Amino acid sequence: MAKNFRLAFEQIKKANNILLVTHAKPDGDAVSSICAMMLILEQIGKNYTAYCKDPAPKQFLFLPRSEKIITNKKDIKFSDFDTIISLDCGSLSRTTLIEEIKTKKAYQKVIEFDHHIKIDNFSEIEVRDPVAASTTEVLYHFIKTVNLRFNKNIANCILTGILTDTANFLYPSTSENTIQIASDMLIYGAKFPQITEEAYRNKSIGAMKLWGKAIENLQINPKYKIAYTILKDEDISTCDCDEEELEGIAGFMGNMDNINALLFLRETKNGGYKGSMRTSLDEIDVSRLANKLGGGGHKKASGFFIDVNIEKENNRWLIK
Ligand SMILES: [Mn+2]
Repeated sequence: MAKNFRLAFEQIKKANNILLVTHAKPDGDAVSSICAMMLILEQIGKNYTAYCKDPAPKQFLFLPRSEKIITNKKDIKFSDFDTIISLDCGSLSRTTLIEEIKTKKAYQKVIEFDHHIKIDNFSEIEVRDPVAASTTEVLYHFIKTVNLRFNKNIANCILTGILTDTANFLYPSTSENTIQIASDMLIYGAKFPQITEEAYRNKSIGAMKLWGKAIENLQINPKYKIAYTILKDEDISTCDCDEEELEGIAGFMGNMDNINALLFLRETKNGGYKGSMRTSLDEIDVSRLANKLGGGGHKKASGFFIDVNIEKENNRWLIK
């Protein structure tokens, strides 16, 4: 790992113009890691542009530099960049720069910082630690290894990534290392109460009612002891809330006792379902099912998309 940190830093120091990218529909760790990297590049005086297909959810706009994220691909000229840094993406497709990266020129190098399980190979320098609780945890070790400096802004980003990707230290991905890093970030001035206030206490009454609907629809498959629930598009569109406010439902329901795993399916506006899976058991790896369905993620938390119709008949959900 230390070797890859140094290789990544060598490439960054050589770079003249850097493109940062994080995954579409960015979560807390995605926004935090791209913001932390912007701050790192400013520290060493590098030109950069930060791109994400979708804007940062409003609860993460308190993060320093989040306002600099560009969401229109037309505003960037890929050939201008000699170095591309992918953060928290998990796979090439999640960068949303598939064609650009596949057809990149010899002078263009991709560096990947990630904590997802490896799916495909698209970078020259891969800084991947699937044991890390967040991509910002990986960045913490990067900063230490290459002797960069922490400051209050970087500390806020690193702590936000950790808190959001572990649901405030709830998920088993939280290691003693994670807590040590979080504590370190507080010493550097990260604002723990502000982060939890901004990132969590932001649900509208519409969102709470929708969460209620998801809980009401819960069923258990007795054979596999998998709890599952479904939200139809009409449930989501008739409740007065942002799609972002759906984040966290799967994690919350995953707290159920006596189940092997939880599956949360929600219909998207254009049809098909987005599936999120959670487990708290060590012997279960939900990413294996997600990978089979073309998705990805971690052993404890993963997701996928399936293009099917699901209807309720006689109190049972059937795939049509
Ligand atoms: Mn992450």
